[in-house]
Amino acid sequence: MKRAHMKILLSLLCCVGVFTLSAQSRYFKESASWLQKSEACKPVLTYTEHKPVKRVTSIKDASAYQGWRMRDEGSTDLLFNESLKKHPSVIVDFGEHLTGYLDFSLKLLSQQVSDAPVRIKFTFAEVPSELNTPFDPYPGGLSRAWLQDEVMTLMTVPIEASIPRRVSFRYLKIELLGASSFDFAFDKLTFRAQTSAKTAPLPLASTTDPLIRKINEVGLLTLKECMQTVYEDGPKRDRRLWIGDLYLEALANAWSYKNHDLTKRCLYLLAALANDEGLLHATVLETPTPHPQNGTHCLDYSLLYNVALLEYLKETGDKEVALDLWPVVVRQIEMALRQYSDDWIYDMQKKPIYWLVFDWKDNYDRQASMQGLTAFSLEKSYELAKMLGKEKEARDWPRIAGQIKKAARKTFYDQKNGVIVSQVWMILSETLTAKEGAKAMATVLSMPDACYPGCPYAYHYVMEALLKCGMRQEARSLLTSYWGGMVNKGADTFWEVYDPNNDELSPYGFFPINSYCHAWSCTPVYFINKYPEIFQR
Ligand code: RAM
Repeated sequence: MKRAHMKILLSLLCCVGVFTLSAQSRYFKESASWLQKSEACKPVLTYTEHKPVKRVTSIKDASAYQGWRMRDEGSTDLLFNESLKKHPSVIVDFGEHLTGYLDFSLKLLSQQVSDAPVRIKFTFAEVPSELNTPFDPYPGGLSRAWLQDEVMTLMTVPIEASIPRRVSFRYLKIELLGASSFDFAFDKLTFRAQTSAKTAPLPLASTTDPLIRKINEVGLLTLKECMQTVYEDGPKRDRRLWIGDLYLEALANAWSYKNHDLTKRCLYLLAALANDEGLLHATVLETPTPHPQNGTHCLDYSLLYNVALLEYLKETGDKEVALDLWPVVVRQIEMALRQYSDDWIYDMQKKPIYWLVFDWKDNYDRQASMQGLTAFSLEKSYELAKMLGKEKEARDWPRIAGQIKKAARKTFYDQKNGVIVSQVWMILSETLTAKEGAKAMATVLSMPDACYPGCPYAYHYVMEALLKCGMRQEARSLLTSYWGGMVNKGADTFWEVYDPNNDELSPYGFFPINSYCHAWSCTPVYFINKYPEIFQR
């Protein structure tokens, strides 16, 4: 190699090195090796080829989800046999939600030669409304570029092409935007779908109610689509690893695909990319090289990381990973406890002020939830300590958890009426006894104007709380009414946001940018399979 080339190569390598180093946490000296361990269990994706199964048209229907449904128009033959100029706007249905890449080719239909480029717009949609709501002028809060419309200009026909961008969809609208005098049609239109979910999940008992069976199927597909080289939050958007999503995906994975290496990869990746104080970033990205979304910390998510590690250990018995990552657990607890006042109340004003997720509802009380979640995480982290022989390091945690719970009862519990603020987290942390919890849940469920959750993530914890206080029938009804509600509205995969009373709810100011295949919504898989006595008979 010439010297000049060598120099360029070396400086490029240095840049990559510096970038990688700066992304890794300087707090944990093991972070470089954690990153390597994470890369070592990066899953190999499997690919399957799919063709559109039918043609459909959008029908405006006030009774359909978001006002639109698809009408079956039969075979897709005309795309392959007739001039596209005769059918300048066609929608095809691939029959299921897919994530991956579109490949196509165009052919001439006559003896003519192509004398000009053709221009085609492809719009990919997870739900019908994405094809029927104008994207521009774009009113949303997140990048317009997440919306999946791609224009391709093809300089000649015949031609083979692929859309470079990875997409997630079920419906594809094809619009001809520019053509010359010659006639052409598709020769090929196929989709390369990818996932890292491999193992076939176990079948449900034959006694399972058909709606619950369907909910399980939709949950499995949701999870499968989100299982890529990390647990993604949504394969359409944001396509990255978030701690809260990882925790719930790993729970569902343990009861279905059992790809524990993916969980291990994500736990190491998050740990390696903690900030320089050892606090985890709530979200990290894999490309161009693994890096965190700098400055994005959700303290509730950090505490859930500890619980995710405990669950991983219980599921796999893999002490090596748990011991490796133990310092991360300790640090998340230390960082969270810093935010407490002397009388053990989570101080919302204490700097730095953290983003707390919990739910997509604005009027949701995050302070009381944080109080409950901290106690919950302290106790789960102590359980982990015991499994790892680290009780000494964690000896104060049970006492602190007790103090946090005591303070919570004093501040947030209305003993007379038997209700408490953020009761889900008060139940999960055992701030309330099972009996008190059941009373509080029953009271709130019967209050028509109680603040109800805004997304499946929050509903997951409501389900856990109901089960914890023995309210099995209520848990079953919630599963069938909430997740079943999505199924009854036509969901192929579970949505990021679902309010039965508002189909157009969006935390981002524009519902087409919501993710309609979202990790944190897949947990019926976990409930249905973990509790067969409740959900499979
Ligand atoms: C959204 C993501 C993800 C969630 C975070 C807090 O943007 O889609 O699911 O964990 O926010």
